[in-house]
Amino acid sequence: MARKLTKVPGTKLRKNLFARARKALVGGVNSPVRAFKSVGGDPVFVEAGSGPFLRAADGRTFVDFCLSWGPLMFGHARREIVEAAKAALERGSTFGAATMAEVELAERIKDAFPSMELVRLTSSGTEADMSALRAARAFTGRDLVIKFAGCYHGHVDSLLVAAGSGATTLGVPDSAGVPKAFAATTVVVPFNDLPAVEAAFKRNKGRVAAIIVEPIPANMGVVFPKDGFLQGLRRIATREKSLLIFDEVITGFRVCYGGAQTLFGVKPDLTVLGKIVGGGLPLAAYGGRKDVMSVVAPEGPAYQAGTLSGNPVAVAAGAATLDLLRTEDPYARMEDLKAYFCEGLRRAAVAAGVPLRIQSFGSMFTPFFLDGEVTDYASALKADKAAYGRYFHGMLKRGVYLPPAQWEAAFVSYAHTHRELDVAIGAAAFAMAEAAEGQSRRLPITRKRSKKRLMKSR
Ligand code: HOZ
Repeated sequence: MARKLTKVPGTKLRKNLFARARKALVGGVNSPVRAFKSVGGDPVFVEAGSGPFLRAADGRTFVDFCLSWGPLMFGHARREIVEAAKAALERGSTFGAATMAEVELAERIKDAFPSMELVRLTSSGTEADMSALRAARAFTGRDLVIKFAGCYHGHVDSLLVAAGSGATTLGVPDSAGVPKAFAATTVVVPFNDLPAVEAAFKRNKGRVAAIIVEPIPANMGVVFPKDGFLQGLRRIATREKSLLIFDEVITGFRVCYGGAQTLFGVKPDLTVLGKIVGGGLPLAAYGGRKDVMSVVAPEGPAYQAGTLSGNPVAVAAGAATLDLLRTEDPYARMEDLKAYFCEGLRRAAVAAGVPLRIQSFGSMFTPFFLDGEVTDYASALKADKAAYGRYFHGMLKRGVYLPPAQWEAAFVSYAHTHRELDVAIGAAAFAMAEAAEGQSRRLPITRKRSKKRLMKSR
């Protein structure tokens, strides 16, 4: 695929694609956020990807910062990953039987995440989250789970309560169709609020099976855990004989090879992985303490299964990705690229006079259209979704594809170079000005204020 930006064609073809899609698929899509409902306009129908680029079915080419929501550390269609998947497919697409390749992938996971003494592979992050909760409930004999408002753990019934990601984007953080009795097993507390966690345990003494948390939330946009927060969760969970579950579907292998738990030095009882561990194919994992995981069938009575669990093609792509992460160690370069791009975005926002707070960790980042810090769901929700929509479309029409939603993380990959970042920064100069248009809170920026804002948003 030619690595150059092409001209934007007319909208007629795009409209036709969406109209046709809506006749066959609910909302025209297979996952709600990609329908562009919160940013408006018609979704992009993708035909192919190469490195940092996406090619749409209507002929447009984009620099991609959505990157399939996180799995693509090396960009699209990295040769070694494609070849590993192809070779596995030649040997057979699925066996529904044990393979040594899945054992080898589990061994790689255990090496990276020493807290995961035993591992189970699944096909999606949702499935892994759901199964981790079941294991926690089976092990503790308790029903309740503490989750944090704005964190997202897949579309598990009981966890679609104050859920971030698409559920927030579409205004359904408490999804319809979840039986009240299921929702009642979830106790929601604000992120970064240890006293609220303590109070939740006090109210529900001896009934909480687990605390589940994204250690660095990315599904309400990127939010940092305050100093001592994750350590505090560990302390409370241990004291209360509850389990601590880290949902590292986004942060695992992303913020460093061993995930957020390695960076923060906090050992969860169970960990959920997804996205990168499958190299862009449908694969996820959960695992943790041997005594806890031993409740899972066939070792124990907590049932969980799947014909495609440990699928050989996905396992091959995952293993190739983890091997590349080991040999190429892309983390420092990706963080530099992210910093360069975010600095460009910040300057564009300052020049346009649009309030912007960029929060980032490693190679993931979220530009929140607001003044001030985002520390939890309540502060994330203050972001100006309409301004994000204008920024999104300003970038899209200039050849840059972003997550089509304010409350998500964007990513850079190892395949991005300064050349693509400069193209995107050039687009941002216009897109930020368009975001500022119609913003009631638009403020005149003096030199002094701009500098202060730049420092503040670091
Ligand atoms: N759950 C994904 C974002 N965190 C969105 C998946 C999709 O719409 O493809």
